[in-house]
Amino acid sequence: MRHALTFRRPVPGAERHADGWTLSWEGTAVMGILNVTPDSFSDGGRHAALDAAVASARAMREAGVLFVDIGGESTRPGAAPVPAHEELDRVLPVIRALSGEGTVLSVDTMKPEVAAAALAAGAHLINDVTGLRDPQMRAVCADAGAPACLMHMQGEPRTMQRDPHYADVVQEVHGYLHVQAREALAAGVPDVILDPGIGFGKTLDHNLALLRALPELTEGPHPVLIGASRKRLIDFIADVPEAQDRDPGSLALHLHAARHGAAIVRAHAAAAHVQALRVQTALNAG
Ligand code: HH2
Repeated sequence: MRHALTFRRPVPGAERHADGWTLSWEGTAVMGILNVTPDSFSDGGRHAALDAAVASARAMREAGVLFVDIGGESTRPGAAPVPAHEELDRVLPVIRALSGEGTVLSVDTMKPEVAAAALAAGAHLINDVTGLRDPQMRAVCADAGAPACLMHMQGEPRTMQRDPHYADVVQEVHGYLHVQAREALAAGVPDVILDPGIGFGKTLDHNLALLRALPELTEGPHPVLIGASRKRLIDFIADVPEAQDRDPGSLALHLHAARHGAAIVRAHAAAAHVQALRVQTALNAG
């Protein structure tokens, strides 16, 4: 299955047409996760951390990822907010170092001022875990001609896992995404990706229901992203307490997502995902 995303600014690998640039790809693309959060700055200083982040993004590109998602603020359950200037200090040097190298750069942020500066520095796409709820975020993306990934989250990161509840999780999440997509497009955002937000204000049952209902979401006109990489649901299912040990479970969830039409999977173990998806594609081609 072919997927496409429209931009109103030049993007590596995209085709130019009268209304802008369209990036298209066959099957499920990988979005590699590049976190530039404090731990990565704690030893070796900022220079070493920047070099390591840039090297990691280059390795992901060589492995075959289509997008690299740069994040300067953790959105894990219980995470404390980071001021905009600190987030910018973390992400801007990485964007500047990578822009022009041929990777599509996504920036994971909830703040309009961070999104605006990131796009001005050469990022191409905004990944907003609050689904462009903030009208200023919609205006920033529209002005820069950048599409956005709209994610569903119940509550906010600090408290979202306390007591998530829904009357009908699938209907509520899909309904929310369609409303946010309409609002974003009406505000002039060139295109959107939809993401049900695995682990964001959801119990294991909610996450599984959303993953099982993927065929409904992927039937619609917008590309769908799934981000299950190293998340707690894998611990609940398979008893894997340490996040860094959860890549096999992440792959299983993402291969399921790919089989059911996900256009993008967001992953830490980016090269392993590219490899597994290529094998699955070869099997399906027969
Ligand atoms: N999950 C995280 C962050 N950003 N963006 C999208 N679109 N979908 C997701 O599922 C998603 C996301 C997870 O939180 P974080 O604390 O940033 O951890 P990591 O980036 O290491 O996954």
